[in-house]
Parts: sequence; structure tokens; C-alpha cells
Amino acid sequence: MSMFCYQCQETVHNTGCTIKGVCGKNEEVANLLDVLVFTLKGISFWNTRARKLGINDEAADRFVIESLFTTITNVNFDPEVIARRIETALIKRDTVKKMYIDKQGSNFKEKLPDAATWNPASNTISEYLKKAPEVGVLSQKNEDIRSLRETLIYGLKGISAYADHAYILDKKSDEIFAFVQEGLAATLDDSLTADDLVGLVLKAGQTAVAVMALLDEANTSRYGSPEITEVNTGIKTGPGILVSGHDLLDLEELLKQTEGKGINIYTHGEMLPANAYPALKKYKHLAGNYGSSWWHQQQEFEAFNGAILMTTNCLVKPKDTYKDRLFTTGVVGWPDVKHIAPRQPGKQKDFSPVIAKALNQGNLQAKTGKKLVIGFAHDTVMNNAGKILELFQSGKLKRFVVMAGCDGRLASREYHTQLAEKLPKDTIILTAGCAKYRYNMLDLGDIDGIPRVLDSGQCNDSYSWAYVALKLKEVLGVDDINDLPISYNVAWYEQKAVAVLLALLSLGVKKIRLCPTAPGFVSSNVLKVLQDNFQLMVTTQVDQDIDAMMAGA
Ligand code: SF4
Ligand code: SF3
Repeated sequence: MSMFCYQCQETVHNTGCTIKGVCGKNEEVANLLDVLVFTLKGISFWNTRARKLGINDEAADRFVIESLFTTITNVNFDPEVIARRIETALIKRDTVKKMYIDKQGSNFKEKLPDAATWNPASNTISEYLKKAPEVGVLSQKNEDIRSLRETLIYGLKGISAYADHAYILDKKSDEIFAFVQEGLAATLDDSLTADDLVGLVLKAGQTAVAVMALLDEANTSRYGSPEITEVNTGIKTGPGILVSGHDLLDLEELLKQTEGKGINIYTHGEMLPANAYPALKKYKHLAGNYGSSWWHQQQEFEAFNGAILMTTNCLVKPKDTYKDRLFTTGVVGWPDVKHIAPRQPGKQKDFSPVIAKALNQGNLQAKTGKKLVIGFAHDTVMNNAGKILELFQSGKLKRFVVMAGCDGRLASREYHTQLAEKLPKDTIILTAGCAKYRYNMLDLGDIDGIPRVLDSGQCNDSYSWAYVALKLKEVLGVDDINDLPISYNVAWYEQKAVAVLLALLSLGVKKIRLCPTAPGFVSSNVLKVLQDNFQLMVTTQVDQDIDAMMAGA
């Protein structure tokens, strides 16, 4: 058996993980995930056709987005869970297929793609694995078509993660479901040219904007607009639970279930922005944020002596020192780590095992920490729009630098710390996602009371910066979004960042600098298209990039 995966920024030599994943994914899991994506293409093939007849299966819609989310970097490492998803996918595909054939008949003129009809000899991991070499990334021999198809699929993975978060909060969009499946089905169609695929990649960018807007609405309609909030980063005496990942409803239910029990709840990584939502910060035992971005979790989880709940990515191979106090839930999973079961209709998830573990662990040792100021999503920024415009007009503020995105292990990501330190004092950093942990503890000061780092939230809250750019364009009467005093210096790691990048491209944003590398899945020809049309660049030296950005280049 061997594997091939190049979907994230840490792929070996920026070309592909072939023996095991840097992320901890072994070849069995990597191959099963390839087969899962293949079966999702099969569902999408039939459901896209069914939709054209005015019928479709919403259960299949939800299943496709949740399963694509499962295949994102650092989400699920459990072969049994992935195998059961493949089995369910085949059942769902056949349900949709039957629905279509019942209405349209089965007189097909063209040859159906393998994904539309494949059935394993048995529903076992070994049978699924036999299929993997035929359906993995390298099964497409044309490098550019492979690159475009995979870019599309990774964008769809990011879109699906956000659509799933929105769905959990009762917001959904049929257009988004339909496009995810149209895109997946398109990767089965050998008649599509490179230009057709470029068109779909850009449409994925538009869909990424739409899904981030939907998730923004889902979050703010339930939890209110984020408010400027000082977040404690220390530890209080008393039992504690650390909650990581992106799922706000998991956090809310845990807060409800721990109320009055003397347990403090801390956020970690991408859960930090939860502290700024009025309907979450009202819980007195939401005690602050502990630790930093995902890849520090082995040290941070070990040192945090309470229970830990991982609600979504990024999960890193758990160490034995904390494995027994770690819990996963939702799409995230690791073999032998206790998993909190899905929510039943009309009920909350049952977090009692997490709560019992926290109480059993006893008091955490108190520790003081700095205060982080967060909560600068679009509403807060727009409420301060007058002041910000004044700063621009008076020359006290020269430029916004969007530094949103993901953090990662590579030493060269120190670039963003240095960039934050060296940017002229008349610039403001706009951030979102876990990339911020590279610089959010620095003292970068403020400009007339407006902090020099404005944190809008999770990676999906990059939407706020697109929103602010579009509003600024309107207010300043500028024709082209690229004439605004905004530079984009974006850090990427996993596939949600791919969706965010495609979103920016679809809005016409040019001269984006990507840190720390160009994606390994982008072939040299595809990269050239991106450079020619969008002047997409990779970051170089900090000083050189600052000079260029300040000159608008
Ligand atoms: Fe490698 Fe990234 Fe794929 Fe993991 S997700 S196997 S690190 S490319
Ligand atoms: Fe970070 Fe995984 Fe992407 Fe949501 S937690 S930004 S890397």
C-alpha cells in the first residue's frame, strides 16, 4: 500500500506525502479518505442530475458536506469511522440514483462514471482499500487537470466545513449544496477543459463568499454581533475544560451543562473568538483563552491538567499524557479517543463524560496571563468607520494589511511575527483564523485608540475583511477594490484557507501574498494563470514585502 496526499501546506517537499502524512495520517486513513471522496462524487453525480428534474435528497446534501468536512486536514484519523461513512455514502448514492431513475428512466446514452456505479465486493476496509489506487489524486495523469480538479475539491472541502457549521445552527442554502455537488460531479467529467475547470474554481470562490456570509448570519443571529472584549489568558483555580476547534454550539451546550458546577471553561485555538459573542460571554464560567494555535497542542494539552474537548480540526496525534482526558465530537476523531455522540433531534449533546473527567481531575493551578483584545468583526469595525476614515484622511493611518489565515509548524512562518513587528506604525493589521497567534501577544499599540491588530474571529470571519473592503470601496467611491489602501498577506495551511483564498480571488482582489509557500497542488501552469490574472505572489523577505506593500505593489 502507498498513499498520495498534497492537500495541505505541510505536504512533504511541497510535492506530496507518500509514506505517511506529516499531519499524522497513515496510509490506510489516507486511502480510505480518497475512497470516501470518490463515493461523494458518486452521490453528487446523481443528485446533480436529480436536482435538474426538481428533485433532490436533502439528507444526501447534508451527508456530502459533513463527509467532505471529515476529509479536511487534521479532522479524522479513525479508519473505522471513515469506512462507515463510505458504506453510508454508497447507500445514499443508490437512494438518489433510484430517485432519479424512477423519474427519468435508466436509458443512458453515455457511459456512466465509475463513481456512479461502483460497488465493493463487501463493505470492509480491505475491499475499500483495493479501490484506492484507482481513485486517488494521481489517478488523473494530466498534471494541470489534476491540479485544477484538486484545487476545486479543496475549495469545496472548505466551503463544506463552513456550510456544515451553518447547518448545525439551522442556516442552509440550497445553492451552496447544489454547487458543492456540481463541483464534485464535474471532477468526474473528462470532457471538461482546463478553462471549464478554471471557471468552476472561480465559482467556488463566489460560493465561498456566500457560505462565509451564511455562517456569519448563523453565528450572529444566534450569539449576537461580536463585541470588543478583553480575554484573560491565564488559569483560575478550580476544575477546568479546554474547548478547541470551531463549533460554537458545542461550546454553548457545554457552558449550559457546566453552569453552577464550579468548572471553568477555557477556549483554545480557533475557539478564542467565542469570548466576544454576547450570548456566550454572558456565562461567567467562560474563563478566557488558554494556549495558542493548533500545532502547539501536544505541549499545551499536556500542561493543561483538565478535560479537553476537540470540536473540529485541527487535531494532532494525542500524547499518552493527556489522551485519557481528551474527547472528540462532531466530525473529528482519533482511534481510542472517547467520542461524544451526535446530538439527537431537539436535544443537546451529552457532555457528562467530559464534565465528570474535569471534576475528577480536580483543581487546576492558577496562572496569570496577558489580556487579549478581540471582537473586531464587521459590525464593530463599521461602528468605528467614521473614526477610521478620519485616520486615513489625516494621514495617521496609511494602510490596512490583511494577515488572516492559518498557522502551521514551518519555521519560516516566523515571517508573520516579524512582519507584524516591522510594519510601520501607521498601518493596522486585520486578522482572522489561527494565523493571529504568531503576533497577537505582541504589544503593537494603537492609532488614536484603534488597536493595530483588529481580530475579526475564526478563519471564516475573514468574511468580515471582505465585507469591510467592499464597504470602504463604496464609501470612498473607488471603482476597483485593488485601489483601496489594503494589502493582503495571507497565511495558509488547510483547505478552509483554500476556500478563503478563492473567495478573495472571486472578489477580484489582486496582489495577494501567500505565506509561506505556493500550494503544492497548484501546477506550474495553473500558478502562471493565477500570477497572470491575479498577480498572486509568495512572500519573500519581510523588509522587501513591506516596502512593496506600502507602495501598493
Ligand atoms: Fe500530508 Fe497534509 Fe495530506 Fe496530511 S493532509 S497527508 S500533511 S498533505
Ligand atoms: Fe487553524 Fe486548523 Fe486553519 Fe480555522 S485550526 S484556521 S489551521
